[in-house]
Amino acid sequence: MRIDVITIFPELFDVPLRTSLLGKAVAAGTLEVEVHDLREHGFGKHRSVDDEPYGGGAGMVMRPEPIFAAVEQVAGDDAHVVLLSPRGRRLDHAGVTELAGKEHLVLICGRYEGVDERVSDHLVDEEVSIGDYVMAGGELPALVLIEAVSRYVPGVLGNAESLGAESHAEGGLEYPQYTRPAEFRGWKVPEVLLSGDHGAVERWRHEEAARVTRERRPDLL
Ligand code: JFH
Repeated sequence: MRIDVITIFPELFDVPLRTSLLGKAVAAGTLEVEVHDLREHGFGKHRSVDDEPYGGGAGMVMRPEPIFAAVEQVAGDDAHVVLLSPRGRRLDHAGVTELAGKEHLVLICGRYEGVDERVSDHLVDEEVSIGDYVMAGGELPALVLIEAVSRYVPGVLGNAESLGAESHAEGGLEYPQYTRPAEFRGWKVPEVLLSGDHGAVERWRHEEAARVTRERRPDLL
């Protein structure tokens, strides 16, 4: 998969895209991510990309021309163009796997009070939100999207972290996990997990997953 990111803060992507699983996938070329500085299409000495809102109001709005120019430079007809926005479709597991099926994503990251509506109307295929709270811009939401989506791109996860192990938990919450030591400050790991009885372990995990889901997220059942 190829992902192009349009932003006035390309440096925000440096560390996340060089670290851990994402860093390995980008280094290996399994995931091609290119981050583009929107100011290369900005106006004047200060490469300005924003202006005052028509009709008045506090804050600034991003002008359409730099965003159209940046997207048209990287997007062919095959690209799926996404605007990160608090008004977008809220990202969930189904949305993540749907985006993971795209060959080419272009992610537009706004700042200030958002972007000129003509971007959403005439350039963007869909707006995506990472949740019902307001971030300072689209960059961290874009990183959330990239990290979530990349896990479903073939070849990104190693065997140890393969998604097969997740599939039975899909739709509900996960069962509790433990590692060494078997006893910590008097708190013991459930006996069944030390028993070596794989059938009993599977049944316990299934029941615990159902219990946790019922207690914390009954809306998922
Ligand atoms: C972004 C920002 C909108 C307008 C009343 C509440 C909000 C400030 C670009 C995504 C998610 C974002 C996100 C994505 C892109 C941008 C900041 C937006 C408003 C009116 C103010 C700029 C925020 N899921 N959360 N946040 N901002 N107000």
